[in-house]
Amino acid sequence: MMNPMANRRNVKSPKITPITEDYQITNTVLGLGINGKVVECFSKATNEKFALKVLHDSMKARREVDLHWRVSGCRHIVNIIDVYENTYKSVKCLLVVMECMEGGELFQRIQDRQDGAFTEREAAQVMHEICIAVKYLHDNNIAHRDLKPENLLYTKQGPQGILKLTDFGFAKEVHTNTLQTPCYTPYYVAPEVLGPEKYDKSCDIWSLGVIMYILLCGFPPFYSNHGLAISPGMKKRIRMGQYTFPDVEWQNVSQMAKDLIIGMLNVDPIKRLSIEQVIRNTWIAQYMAVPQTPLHTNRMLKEGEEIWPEVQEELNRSLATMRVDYDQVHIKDLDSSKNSLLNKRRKRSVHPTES
Ligand code: I85
Repeated sequence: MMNPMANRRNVKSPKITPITEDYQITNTVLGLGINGKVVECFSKATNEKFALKVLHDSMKARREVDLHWRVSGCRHIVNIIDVYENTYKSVKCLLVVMECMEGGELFQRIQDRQDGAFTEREAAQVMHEICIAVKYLHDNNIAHRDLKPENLLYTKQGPQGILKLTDFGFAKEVHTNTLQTPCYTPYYVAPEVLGPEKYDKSCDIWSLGVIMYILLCGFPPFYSNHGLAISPGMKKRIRMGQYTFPDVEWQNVSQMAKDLIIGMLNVDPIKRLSIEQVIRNTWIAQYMAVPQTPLHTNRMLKEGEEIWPEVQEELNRSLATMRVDYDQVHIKDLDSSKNSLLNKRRKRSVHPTES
């Protein structure tokens, strides 16, 4: 029998020395995540600035750090420099030192632009960069499940800045290689072990579709009319895939871009495009050939500036709903007669020698 852990990459462990030996921690808050706050800190050795995320130690925090650490080598994912496990005021904490992203959030940067309109080609380039991060994750069997504008940050201001993805607080390991792992006979693998994988990854593609839509026009495809908390109308529109490409903002946008969005915002997670298909799409793969059509994006982002926090809240709520819904999809799958593996198991279980 092969060692089931033989395939697993080494899981790095946090340092247990006090972080204050190596870093000067400041009170400057860079951001507030749901799981912890992010503050500025400085390396005592080099005086270089870093971002420090403070998490209460828990299984959830450990998973976040482990998954982020594994993919931190990607050019378009925020790098982890160091992780410490320290007790602070008798509370066990995980302290994650990351490169400091000084360029701010993606859409803030587009909104702040002074030099003319954001173009379709630039939108394609941004999408290409985000897709590299998502492909890296999906190739490593990780679904991010919280892809949203606030988690897309630039390394620095100006044209040299690199766009990177952060926050692995909802990331999930998806086990695609169960069938290839030689120590299990596929006939005996429970369907729930195989089932959820597809849906978790497709959650990221839906988010990519929403981000691409906003990049091309400056407002989201789904939003409630009043900015009220959870709108039943919006929920229904998301579930039914009811969105439009309003003429004023979309008439000059290429059909290729619209078709790609339609493929990513398919309500059926099984029919939705995979990251492979998205990254191979001509509009993304050959983004340098995309027309430099001026868009309404920066103007619309500026006009909607004061409701942007509400827009973000709504995206958060729909992501939360989707994470829960897709867990139910895989539970429903156990009942589904389309589940061929389960059918085999059912047939086998009526066989006298099997029971
Ligand atoms: N640098 N979601 C929104 C930030 N460097 N930020 C958030 N989860 C995280 C904050 C709340 C993302 O895991 C977050 C996480 C990590 C960071 C992070 C990582 C590295 C930064 C929650 C900045 C920054 C630094 C200097 C200047 C500026 C921003 O946020 C700005 F340009 F905005 F002025």
